[in-house]
Amino acid sequence: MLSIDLPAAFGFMPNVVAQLGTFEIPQGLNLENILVYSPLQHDLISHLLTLGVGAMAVGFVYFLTTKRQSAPAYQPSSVLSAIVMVSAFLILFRQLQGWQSAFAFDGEVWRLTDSTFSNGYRYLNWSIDVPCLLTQMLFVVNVTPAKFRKTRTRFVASGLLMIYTGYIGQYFELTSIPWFMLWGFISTIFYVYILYLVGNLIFRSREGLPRPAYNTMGTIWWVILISWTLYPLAYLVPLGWQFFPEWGGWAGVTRQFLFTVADIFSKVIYGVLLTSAAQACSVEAGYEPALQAKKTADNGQLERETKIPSRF
Ligand code: RET
Repeated sequence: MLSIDLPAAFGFMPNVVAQLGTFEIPQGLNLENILVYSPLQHDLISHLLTLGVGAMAVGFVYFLTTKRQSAPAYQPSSVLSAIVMVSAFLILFRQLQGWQSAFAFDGEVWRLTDSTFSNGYRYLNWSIDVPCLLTQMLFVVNVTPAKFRKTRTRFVASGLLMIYTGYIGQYFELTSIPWFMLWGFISTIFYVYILYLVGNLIFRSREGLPRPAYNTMGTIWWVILISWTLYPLAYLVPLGWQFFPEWGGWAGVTRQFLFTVADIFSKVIYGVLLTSAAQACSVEAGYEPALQAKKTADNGQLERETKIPSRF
């Protein structure tokens, strides 16, 4: 067990420190629980989690309403996005409730009550989302059925291994830096392998896609690369905090900010981009609902450009 001298850690907030004192950190506690938050910091985290919940709800409506604009071969991608939205909505709603019940306001700051806040729910939730997100891409790019099955198996296996090793690691974030880093490192090996698979898939299998879809797949690569990398950064926040304890409640805000931005980009924006690539492929294939949707969008564009209302 690692014992942290809270008076030293909170040197900049003496009144808070006086009440917390020094204590032994129990195994498995997340950093968020040992910090105290100003009303601003506590609100920011509540608002970020609420933003995440809202984004998933909006995404759910979007993926269901646009599903039929893609040819049937691409529709599983929208279904998988909708599944991700439901599961992410539920977990983020749970995180929000957990956040609100774990802390109480004492007139000056928010401090831990007799319950705790855990990021662990997120990791287990990724067991559903990561396999779905990776698999849905396979429905949009050009792959043979054999390559589809082979890549899906690799995606699911390496995705789960990345998540579960990270899940174990985050239990050590306050109590053992060596174990925390070791599990984080093992998880990163699987992460790099996933990026290699995704890069290979995108850059080898986008040949033959219509131009707009080809370009969108390139954007998708960057969205994945950047947004997925925010998760390991969020994992490392407790390490940064041990070096800069003055960070205080802002460390908690930073972590939830990273998670929220990562969630919105890796799930919602990614899904919207894949839908647009699927629609471009459906237009090229002459699929009537896709042609209709494109016509409507083009008319809207024309109308905005000329300011002359068109009749549909
Ligand atoms: C962990 C542990 C530390 C090392 C690495 C990690 C990577 C996590 C990733 C998560 C992606 C999650 C997604 C969820 C969508 O719902 C596990 C934090 C590399 C990349 C995309």
